[in-house]
Amino acid sequence: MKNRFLAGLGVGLIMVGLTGMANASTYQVVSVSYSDWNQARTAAQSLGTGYDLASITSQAEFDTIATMLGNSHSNRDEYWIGAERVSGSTFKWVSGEAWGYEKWWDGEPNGDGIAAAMDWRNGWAWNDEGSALGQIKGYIVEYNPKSAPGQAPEPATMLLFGAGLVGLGAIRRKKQP
Ligand SMILES: [Ca+2]
Ligand SMILES: [Ca+2]
Repeated sequence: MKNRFLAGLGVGLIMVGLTGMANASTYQVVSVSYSDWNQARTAAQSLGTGYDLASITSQAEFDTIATMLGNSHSNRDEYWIGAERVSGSTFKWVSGEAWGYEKWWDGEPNGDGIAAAMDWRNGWAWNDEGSALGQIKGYIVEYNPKSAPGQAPEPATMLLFGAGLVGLGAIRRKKQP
């Protein structure tokens, strides 16, 4: 019974791990010769279902993108992300995810433009930006499989993980006097 439980739990954890990978976003840095945010967004979405400008909702996601961008940049090089101004200092993610995590440079957002970009100042953080500036070097694409129905094998995973939890319950009952 215990071995069967451990095997079931192991399979469950492996499947959860695989699902985590399958559900993980992937990113691309695209260089452009224009500076318009809407044009960049249209280009990102044209890659297919699940593709859009990056919605950066955690420090881990920010770190992943900052690492991809690297540090071989000129001061104020900027890359559009999917942070669209609602009004004033209020922004929303193009993915529709809740706005919570923020990584603005000091003094930003200061009211420029309609969207925000990753902005290099010997480090990366966000800056709201106008769309006609030479600093715009490109944009960050995020492929989010959760936005592409049929890509994520979640139901099968939950079933297997559930079987492991059932095994855990059985062992706990057995140990009771
Ligand atoms: Ca994201
Ligand atoms: Ca700004």
